Amino acid sequence: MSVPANPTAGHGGPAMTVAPGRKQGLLLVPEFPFDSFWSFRYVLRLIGRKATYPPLGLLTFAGYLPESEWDLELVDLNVRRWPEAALRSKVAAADVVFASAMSIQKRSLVEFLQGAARGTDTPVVLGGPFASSFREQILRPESPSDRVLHEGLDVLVWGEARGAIDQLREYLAAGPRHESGAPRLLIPETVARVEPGSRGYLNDRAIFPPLDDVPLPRWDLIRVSDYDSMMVQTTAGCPFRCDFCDIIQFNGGFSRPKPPALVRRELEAILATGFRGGVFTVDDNFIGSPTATAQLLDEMIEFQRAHGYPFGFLTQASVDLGTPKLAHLVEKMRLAGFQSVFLGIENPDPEALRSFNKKQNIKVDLDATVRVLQENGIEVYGGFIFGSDQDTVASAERIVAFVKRSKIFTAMTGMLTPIPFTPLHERLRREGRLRLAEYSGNNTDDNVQFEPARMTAAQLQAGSRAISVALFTAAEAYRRALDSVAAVRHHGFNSGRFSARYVKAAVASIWGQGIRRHDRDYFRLLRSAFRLDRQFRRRLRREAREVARLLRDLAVREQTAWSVDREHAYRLAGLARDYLVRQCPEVGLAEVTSWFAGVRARIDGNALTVADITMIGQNAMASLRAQARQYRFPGIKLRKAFEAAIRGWHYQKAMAAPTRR
Ligand code: B12
Ligand code: SF4
Repeated sequence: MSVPANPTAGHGGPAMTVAPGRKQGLLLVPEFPFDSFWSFRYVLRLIGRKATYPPLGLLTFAGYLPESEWDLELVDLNVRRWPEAALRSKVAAADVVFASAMSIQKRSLVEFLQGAARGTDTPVVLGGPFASSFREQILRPESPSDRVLHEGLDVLVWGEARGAIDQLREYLAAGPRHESGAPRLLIPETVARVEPGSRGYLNDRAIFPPLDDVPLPRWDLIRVSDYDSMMVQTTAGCPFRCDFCDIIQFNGGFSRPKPPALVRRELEAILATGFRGGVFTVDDNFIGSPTATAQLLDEMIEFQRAHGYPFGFLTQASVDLGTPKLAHLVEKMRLAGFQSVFLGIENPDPEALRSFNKKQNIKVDLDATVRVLQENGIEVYGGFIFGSDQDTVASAERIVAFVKRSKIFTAMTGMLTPIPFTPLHERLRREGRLRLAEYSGNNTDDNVQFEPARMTAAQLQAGSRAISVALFTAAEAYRRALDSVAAVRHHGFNSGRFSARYVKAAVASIWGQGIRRHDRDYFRLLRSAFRLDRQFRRRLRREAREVARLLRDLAVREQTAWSVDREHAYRLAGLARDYLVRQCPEVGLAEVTSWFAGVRARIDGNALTVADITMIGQNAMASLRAQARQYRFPGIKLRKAFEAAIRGWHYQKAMAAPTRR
């Protein structure tokens, strides 16, 4: 599949043109609630976007439908809310609706089935994590909303599209119409047979096949400029066994990497849409297979170098990323332009972690892990869970203290939520501790869904609210934003571009967050970031002058050895290597890597040659100067401060949702 030259085609504008004999498919993305941590709905207008992320799962599924047979139109209700009648005529005109949802989109899906889809005879097929994990509720409904799903949906697809596509094609070939009986479930027999909570099939390679032939997502079905970031999947599955996790349940208990060449093609396809900016590597655990990740990162580095670093990557990884064993991956992530990584830290208390079976987090020093990444220029986002069987009211304070001292700004905190088919859910069910609250999957929603062990439900709810207040009021958010901006040592592997959209967002932020609210904390954040830029710029320029002097001395006195100590020599060699990677794409990555390894060995053996010294010195100087330019007004710290302030505005509002109720 190739990406068409016009990336704006087919974005839910005029109804699709019907060619005779072809099938019409309507791809539906239900709406995310306003008050959700990741929706960024409060600030999207400010940054000139309609939604945060495109529906990668649905676009990937679309890639399995032959273009020679199908006309597809995508309706993303996060981008545009359609009047019911207009949406109904789209549904009625289609042969089938393909919907994709997480549990958090359930309400919107229910509204769609009760509204626009009602009275049409178009069948509705649901895939994505909601269908996988909540299939039982839909097949045997107990609540009114589940009954709507039961009657409104025709097919539920468990897991990845690839496993179900043949059966789905067969079903669609017969020209089905909507029926209000129980939906049919497409699921591998083994998975359907096992006891809920069992994980016996997680390593079954027939159920979780390699990702070698996943089609490219159909980017032509969206208008790329509606979205803030793009997404790419490089692996699926995870080797760990956290008790609350449903991901491994439907994506497998081991890491399945895509071949690097396929990932490269996906990145090229995103680039061809004209998009530049943040790309979310949406893996369940980016480092689930470290050997494969290293190879993949080499490909990503080469891609970035070849195109002048068009993308800034964000991903999700397990906390072992910060251990010395995986330092080489952090180094490669830096060179590939990773800007941030989401870590499932969950809880600083080892006993709580043990109760989640999150053993990997107990083995590492969590504070040190966060620090290692920050020092390598990668901002850490953290996920935190309150409500383990070990937690008491005091645990809420410990979570807050950890977030503050580790300088994590994007802290997604929430209550423990048991998801069906997970060992956690089964244990709580056996112990009679499940409550009948609807699972929304939204961390800003504070319905208590189980009886906690060492607190009352009311205390759990109060503790959760206390965490939000302690971290997300305006003053706290801005203070933590500054801590984070100061802690993350900028690595310089970015495009260095500064778009007009960015300037507009900054102006709107100054007006809306600062001037209109007379918010001193907001201005303190910007002022301090401005000063940090100045300090860094001066420091880097001074260092560049020193290197120039060292080189001059060497030339003038015709010395054959350099008067710098070993640590300093390592630093300069590192700077030189960074410059070659970032600014000299004509020199192959393998060549740079082997030069750097040789130089390090010669530093260790005290055997640097004059050629080495000259090469190191000149490139280190250029590197320092290039870095210093990034701190020129509006410098990188100020830009990061604006970004954090804008994100913080959304968090303040979204995280305060329960207290507004
Ligand atoms: C990346 C990611 C995010 C990103 C981007 C989300 C987005 N807009 O797409 C961010 C960080 C924003 C995010 C946020 C949230 N997320 Co999230 N996220 C993921 C993650 C890690 C990967 C999703 C992904 O894109 N995978 C890659 C694509 C290619 O795979 P896929 O979507 O599964 O699609 C395949 C199949 O499902 C299937 N398929 C998908 N759709 C369809 C449709 C049809 C018709 C068919 C036949 C097949 C089909 O075919 C596809 C190709 O094989 C998943 C974990 C996971 N593996 O699902 C969690 C996950 C989906 N997220 C989850 C949650 C809870 C959330 C939040 C609610 C967290 C929160 N508390 O705020 C928010 C909600 C988002 C919002 N806007 O408010 C849960 C959902 C639980 C559930 N069972 O419903 C998951 C499963 C993780 C978890 N267990 O905690 N998330
Ligand atoms: S590390 Fe993350 S993806 Fe892996 S099992 Fe634990 S929660 Fe699931």
